[in-house]
Amino acid sequence: MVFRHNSRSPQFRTPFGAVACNTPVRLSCQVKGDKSHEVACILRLWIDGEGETLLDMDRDKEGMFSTTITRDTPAIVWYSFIIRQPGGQELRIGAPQGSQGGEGVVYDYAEVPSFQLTVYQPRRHRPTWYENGIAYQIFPDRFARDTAWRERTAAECAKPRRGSTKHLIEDWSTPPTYSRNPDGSITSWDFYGGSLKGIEEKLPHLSEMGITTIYLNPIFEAVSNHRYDTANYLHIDPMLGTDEDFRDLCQAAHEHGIGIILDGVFNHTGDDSIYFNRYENYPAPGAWQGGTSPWKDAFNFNEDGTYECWWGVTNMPALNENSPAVRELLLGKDGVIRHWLRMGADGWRLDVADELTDGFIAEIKRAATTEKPDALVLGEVWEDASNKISYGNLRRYLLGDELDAAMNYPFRDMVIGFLTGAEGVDAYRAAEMIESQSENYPAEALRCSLNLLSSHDRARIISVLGGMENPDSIPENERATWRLPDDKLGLAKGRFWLAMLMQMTYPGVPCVYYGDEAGLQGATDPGNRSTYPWGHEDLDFQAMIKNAASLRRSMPLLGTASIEARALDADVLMYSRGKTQCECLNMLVNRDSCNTHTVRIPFMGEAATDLISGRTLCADADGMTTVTLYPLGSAAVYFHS
Ligand code: ARE
Repeated sequence: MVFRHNSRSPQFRTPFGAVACNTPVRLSCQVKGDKSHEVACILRLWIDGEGETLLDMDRDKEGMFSTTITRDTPAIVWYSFIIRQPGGQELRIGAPQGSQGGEGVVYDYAEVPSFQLTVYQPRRHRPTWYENGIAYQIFPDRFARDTAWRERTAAECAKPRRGSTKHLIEDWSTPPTYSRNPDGSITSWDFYGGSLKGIEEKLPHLSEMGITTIYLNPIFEAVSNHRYDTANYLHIDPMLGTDEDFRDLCQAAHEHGIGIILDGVFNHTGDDSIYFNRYENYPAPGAWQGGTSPWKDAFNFNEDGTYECWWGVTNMPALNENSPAVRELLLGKDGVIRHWLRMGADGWRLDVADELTDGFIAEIKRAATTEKPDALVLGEVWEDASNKISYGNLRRYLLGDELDAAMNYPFRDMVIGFLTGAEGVDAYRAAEMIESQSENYPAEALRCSLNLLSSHDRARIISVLGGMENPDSIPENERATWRLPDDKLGLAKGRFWLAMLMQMTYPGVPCVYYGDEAGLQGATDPGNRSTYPWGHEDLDFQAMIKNAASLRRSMPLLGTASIEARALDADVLMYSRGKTQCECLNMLVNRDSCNTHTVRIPFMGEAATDLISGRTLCADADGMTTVTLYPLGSAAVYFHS
């Protein structure tokens, strides 16, 4: 007998993908063969916190068993099928191993991988200013100085401080390194003096590239140069500028049609913060002193005097979400989240969203939208954010009342895997990765995903595309000077263009990491945090970004349309955006750097143009069209009426 379910085929599941609450979803399973009429089919549902439900399915004459389910509250619904055969033997139809969707697999045991059905509550408020745009990430100390940078930076470095010290780097082009104490702690934090005014002065540069959102790494007072160890959430780091500089930056950005997202590091503070005050740099007592400190319960201390911290990093003590003082500080009317939105910010990126509880994230979202209904709340999640399990809990990030979307690291993995072949990824696997994201994510969340290629936590994309392997294994102080050999730079450029095209034509918001447009290379921290090479840019990269960005801007459907992907062979990936009769964009990417691939794809609509070469394509007699892709070639075939 033959048993089938394919979660991506309308024959077996309608509608496709994630659905809003109260949408009826029809699930079907086909049983064919001699004794198929003697078989019973049961739909097994499993919902986190609710457990198992078994539903008998009705069979039609063709041997299709179907049933319709409708849910009025959001949940991740896991489902599989139980087939009872005449002799009493049971089989299961579940998802392929390691996947949550696609063509089902028949298993002869009970604990099988389930298919995922995401049922979400459409959000009441959407960050429409951010959707359809292009983002740019800035590591503030390293992007741009202003005229008063030296005075300001030097003054901060000279302040007497117990614990860590700060050190000014005069020469902007010095590659960043760390010097460490024997216990691994940083001897002194290096600062280059990038500032908010510096960013403001460069807004025209961003605007020209088509940027509409800036994502700023932390900007509040802190000891380190990355500032993830916040010392005071209500105070801009004096090295970066003043409150007024922040307001000016937001205002000027808005005048350029650019919104600002801040990094919200709410899981932990620095140990040298006004809240913890481990080194007694602040006169008022912090949690470390205990006693009368208002922050006494803001952190969790153990009996032996140690305290909870982020990933064992002791200079980042973890905040206690349940402490009334912490809740007021972050969520209150004049709390951090609302304060900075009032000052001009447009949204937050939540650092380590995994470590914040679902309830807390929902409260953050509520505080943000109370202040600004269209505020964006984006989470730092590295995996598929629709079915992430952290600390044994299935997270509800994208179900409607928490995140608008997540940083899209799976997108980065897909692009790098496909273009370089890393992790054995080929076009088939890349297509599967795309399909799976498109199936699992609510369309409105995918639309807000921050699609990145480089970040302050990952090696620079140019180095990776040119063949850098294991960036973390490169000695720390060689990470910023690491360069591709000349013969690999050409390959990196060829692949970079493809990566840009993919980034700019994928659903969600493309995000350029500062300096990628200038050709910066480097491994992980501190190699990914070099200064922007003003005056020494490799302009090829900027041209590629601008061209790909203008393709995106000229095609509104790229912001809104759904995506469908498939492999044409192991090296050629194709995905379609907006498959309708009137218009559709088909992206074709050939990752093969040696061979030309000639492929045939269905001709849709009435006319077709390749937007990259400008060529017109014609339909063959059999309704197909032929596309020639040179080594590392691409086509953006636009079908229209
Ligand atoms: C630095 C070094 C590290 C070193 C560490 C401890 O870069 O190599 O291990 O020191 O000595 C900030 C700074 C970092 C700094 C860190 C600690 O930017 O430079 O590290 O503070 O002082 C995981 C987390 C994810 C986190 C990444 C880095 O899940 O939340 O690790 N990212 C955020 C920020 C960081 C920031 C912090 C958190 C802390 O974006 O910049 O670090 O506030 C997999 C896993 C992920 C994992 C990822 C990377 O894919 O799925 O969970 O992310 O790998 O390891």
